[in-house]
Amino acid sequence: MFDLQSYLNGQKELVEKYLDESLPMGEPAKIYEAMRYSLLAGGKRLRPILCLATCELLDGDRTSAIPSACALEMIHTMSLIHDDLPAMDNDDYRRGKLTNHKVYGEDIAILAGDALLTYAFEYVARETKNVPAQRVVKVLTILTQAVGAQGLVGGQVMDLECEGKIDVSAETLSFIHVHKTGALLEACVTSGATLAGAKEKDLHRLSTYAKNIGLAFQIIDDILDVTATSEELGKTAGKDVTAQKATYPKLWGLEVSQAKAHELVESAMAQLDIYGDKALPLQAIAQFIVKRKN
Ligand code: GRG
Repeated sequence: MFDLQSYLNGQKELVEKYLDESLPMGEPAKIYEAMRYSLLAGGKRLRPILCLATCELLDGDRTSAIPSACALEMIHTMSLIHDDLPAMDNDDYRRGKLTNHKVYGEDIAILAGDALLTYAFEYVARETKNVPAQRVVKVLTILTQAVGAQGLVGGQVMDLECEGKIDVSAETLSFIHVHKTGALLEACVTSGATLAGAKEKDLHRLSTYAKNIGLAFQIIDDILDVTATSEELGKTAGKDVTAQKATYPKLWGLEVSQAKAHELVESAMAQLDIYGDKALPLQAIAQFIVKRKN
């Protein structure tokens, strides 16, 4: 039987090693320290694991996906650094440690985010080996689209605009999360698939899988903000209520939100039945998303 926990632990350990090697210290030491502080601060490493697992599902060469897997974690980490800044969510803790600006100051935290973002693209362009250049360009397009106004930035802006509003519609909430959380998770899957030379049909199936787990991930995130402790989350719990944010539990209640997350994961898993046992890692990751405690 497929053992999800040992699979995730093993993959996480490998990803930690790839990340450590991806960003050696340099000069000025302060910026490299700040970048490495957040990049190597832990976390579930779900995004790189998704990228590698998708590449392997389609029989791609795992090593060709390692630079993209690292880049996805660099982008995710930079978005967390900027999200935690006083001008955004103003948080003191992330991944159980002080936030980047609390340790290095706001100026360096902004620059560490900028440097991680730009380095992510450099790393993919420079280090991706043994795949046609066209695939690398496609991956860079996928990553840049997931980050900009069509992706993370767009979702974050809409989120900021809705803060404190009591009548946020289900459509607006969906827009926020499709862009803020879903776009990068989908990019993990489509970049891994692209590096493996995915056909249109595979890409379509895998994008649908990713969209479903992306939404399920956010619903669970909203639920955990209400039900988990700050210790469990490694960041301040209950922030959504304090900041008067629109969330799924607020819109649907906790029970319906749980049920919807489970439904989304079931249909994500069903998308991959066609791949047989090879899909077990991606199907198990989908299940982990609803079971997770942080
Ligand atoms: C991308 C240029 C650029 C700027 C950033 C601040 C911002 C724009 C966007 C916010 C993006 C954001 C923080 C989305 C939330 C996504 C989310 C649910 C994060 C938590 O992910 P986990 O649970 O965290 O995978 P770990 O720590 O496990 O990696």
